Amino acid sequence: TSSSHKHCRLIGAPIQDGTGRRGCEMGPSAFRAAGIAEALLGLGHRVTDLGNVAPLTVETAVHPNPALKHLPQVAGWTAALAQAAYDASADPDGLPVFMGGDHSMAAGTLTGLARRAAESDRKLFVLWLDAHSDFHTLDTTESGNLHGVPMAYAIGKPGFDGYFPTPLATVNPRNICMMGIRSVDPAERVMPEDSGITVHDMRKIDEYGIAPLLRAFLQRVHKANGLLHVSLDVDFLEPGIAPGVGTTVPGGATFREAHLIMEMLYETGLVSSVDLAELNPFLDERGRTATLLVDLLASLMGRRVLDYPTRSFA
Ligand code: EXY
Ligand code: MN
Ligand code: MN
Ligand code: MN
Repeated sequence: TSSSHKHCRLIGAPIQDGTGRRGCEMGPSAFRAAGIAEALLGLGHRVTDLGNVAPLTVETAVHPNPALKHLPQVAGWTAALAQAAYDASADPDGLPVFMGGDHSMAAGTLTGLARRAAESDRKLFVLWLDAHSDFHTLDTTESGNLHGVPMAYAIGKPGFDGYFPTPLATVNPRNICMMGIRSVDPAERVMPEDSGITVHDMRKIDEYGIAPLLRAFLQRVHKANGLLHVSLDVDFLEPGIAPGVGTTVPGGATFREAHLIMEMLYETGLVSSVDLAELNPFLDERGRTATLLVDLLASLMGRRVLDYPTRSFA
């Protein structure tokens, strides 16, 4: 095996308390059924399935926002996933793959990875692929669905103290790039840019194309010798190709754009960890969204178009 081969550690994060609908709990099982381990093994990687993380029980104060749903449960998952992400990222030649689970999982994975990066004297960069910015605080969310807050938590925005676990490290917003954004609530608007996050919404992607925008960010990661975490929310994708998600938004990334991102990421060799978030197998059609996510991960890990298996869901 060459140095481009990684030790992939699969970690299930069957959390659904961050969404308004049930089903994400089955996400890790669907990734396994879709052959996630076999796809990585077939590319020459080493694979260890570490099983599923279990939530911790944490004490949380009662929050004045009455809309908040499952706050203590999501706080417990955040604590457990921060520890799991820290533990699973100890091996510099490894690649943890966190199989969600709704996107509130990223509150844990991002802060756990940030702690690891800080201890390793590396900068953590995050590529956030999502229709949403997930930049609400506990005070601003109106839906009360906590998959709408992980980005604000991970950069250390105030308002989480006493409700979520105090993060042992946070992500520098200047090292975050969001792509695919096309659904932002008024209370979340302009705040990501104000914090220093790079936001390439769909408008910008349509004008310039995915490749130059992504290349500029990857050059920054490369120059900084950074670690790169990719957080892929299923709703980043066009609903027609990825129906298995509870928060579809029209105008998403196409099959070709999504694969191009993954292939460019592979070619840089910079990716150090991955979230696969928001897959809802209860809403999927014959496993096609789970299968697409596994194919995208395979592209990220070195599958080339000429080796691509023919699949049809017609
Ligand atoms: N901004 C909306 C809300 O706060 O309810 C939708 C959030 C959806 C979050 C999904 C996971 O990306
Ligand atoms: Mn999201
Ligand atoms: Mn989303
Ligand atoms: Mn909202």
